[in-house]
Amino acid sequence: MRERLLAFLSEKGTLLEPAALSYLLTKEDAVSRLERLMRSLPSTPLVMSLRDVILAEDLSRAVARSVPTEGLPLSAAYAIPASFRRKGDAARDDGPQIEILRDITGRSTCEGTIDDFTRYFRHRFAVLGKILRSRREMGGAQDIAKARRSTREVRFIGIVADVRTTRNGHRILDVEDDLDRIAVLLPADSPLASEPVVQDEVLGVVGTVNDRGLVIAQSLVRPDIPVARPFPSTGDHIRVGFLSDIHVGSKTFLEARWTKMSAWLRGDDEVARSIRYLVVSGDVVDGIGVYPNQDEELAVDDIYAQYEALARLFGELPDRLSAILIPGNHDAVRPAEPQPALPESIRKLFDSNVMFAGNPSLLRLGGVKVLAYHGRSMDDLVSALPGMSYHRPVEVMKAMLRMRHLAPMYGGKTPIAPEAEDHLIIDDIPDIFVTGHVHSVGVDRYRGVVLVNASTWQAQTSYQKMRNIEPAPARLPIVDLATGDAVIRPF
Ligand code: D5M
Ligand code: FE
Ligand code: ZN
Repeated sequence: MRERLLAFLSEKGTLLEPAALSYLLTKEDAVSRLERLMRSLPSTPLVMSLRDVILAEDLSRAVARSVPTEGLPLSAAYAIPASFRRKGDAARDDGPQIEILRDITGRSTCEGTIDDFTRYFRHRFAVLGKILRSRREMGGAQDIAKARRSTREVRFIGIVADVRTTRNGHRILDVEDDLDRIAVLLPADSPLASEPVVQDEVLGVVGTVNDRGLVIAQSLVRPDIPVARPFPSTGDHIRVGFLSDIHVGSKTFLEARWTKMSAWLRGDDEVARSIRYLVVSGDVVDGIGVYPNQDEELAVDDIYAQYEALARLFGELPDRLSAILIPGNHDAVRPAEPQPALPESIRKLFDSNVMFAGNPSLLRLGGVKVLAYHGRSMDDLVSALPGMSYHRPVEVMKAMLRMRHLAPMYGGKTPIAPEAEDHLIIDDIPDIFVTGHVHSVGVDRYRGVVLVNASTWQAQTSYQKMRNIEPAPARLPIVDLATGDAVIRPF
């Protein structure tokens, strides 16, 4: 296979970086796959990296589903596809319609006591348990204490307190409800053994109890989005642009590419003119003291000066745009999630067409519900879930939707404040779900929900270089609020 692949490459005059070559060689149909991928690209790059290959796979899949996606790092000859542009007729101008349906700002009550933690998990269990109980597969679910004594098939709902693998390749979950705890075996010879499960998620178990009180699982049930939902039809082809991780104040902020994007938004491109909203998913500035020796990488070492510089950049955007900013882990609010909106001392630096909400928040933009979350929990999920990668943030987002939780794992890298209610539950199902944080980019759909990971305006940092994290900066995902169709415009 290796020889055939190399022969094909030399025929096409293209080289593959070693990582891309080894990735393709794990596929049975490496040559035909590469051929298909190259056909989906606007032009053939001289050297293809692993990222190119993965982005090209995303692109050919998106095209197959007729969700137009563009914006590979490879092509100078870039064009927004006609199918997206065609609908660029000037939208009616009713002025901006932005509502914040839900966020934590001004409603934080927790002090981090033991009582707070108990209350927080009770709430998580109650809300997700209710969603699970409405699933057909969970009909007749019992408490664990009752299920334990049953000799027939049992169904129960619980929080995963522990996940471990035995020497024989079985996996064992400890599952807890309000009153009891039971061990659940995912047998090594069943497909369940490879099912991704993370600590602290709430799930349903169907199985039988053996004579030693161990549950042998037949299936696991996730809260999930039960059925594919239609995108709400708003009629007008008003569009929303998604920004994230601008990191103003960092030496690696990509000012020239931002300026290109800003000029495009001010120009007369019909797609640009139809963009009325910008959703900004956090890390809007680089901040101060976020990681050790950060000062060596800062161009602006005063937090207010960083937000002032950002406010100037937003001031140069056209007046028709309304922006809504949520914070990320580099911003000047508490790091524990849910994070409140930026404080008044910072808000007042911005023009009135910039609004502020917490992280996460559920917004309504011209009739379309948008769930915006910075995405820090992706660090925990990428390391805990097999097959997940920073290159494919939309896959991690699908896992969050299946678990109906933005940060299911407690006690990892994502600090979570144990509020009276668990604000990280995905309770209301959004039409669009957007994250940032991983400095990657992607658009997709999951059961009708449009998924967006919103790139970054920061080049690779020395930390990312050390960890081999390759960012995909300066790309603007754009979603049509009438159809949910998405494109990615690179700058
Ligand atoms: O994170 C940008 C990206 O870099 C994101 O994928 C996480 C990764 N990152 C950055 N700093 C760290 C540390 N200290 N540990 C693990 N991963 C990290 P950003 O939020 O912009 O710093
Ligand atoms: Fe960031
Ligand atoms: Zn971040």
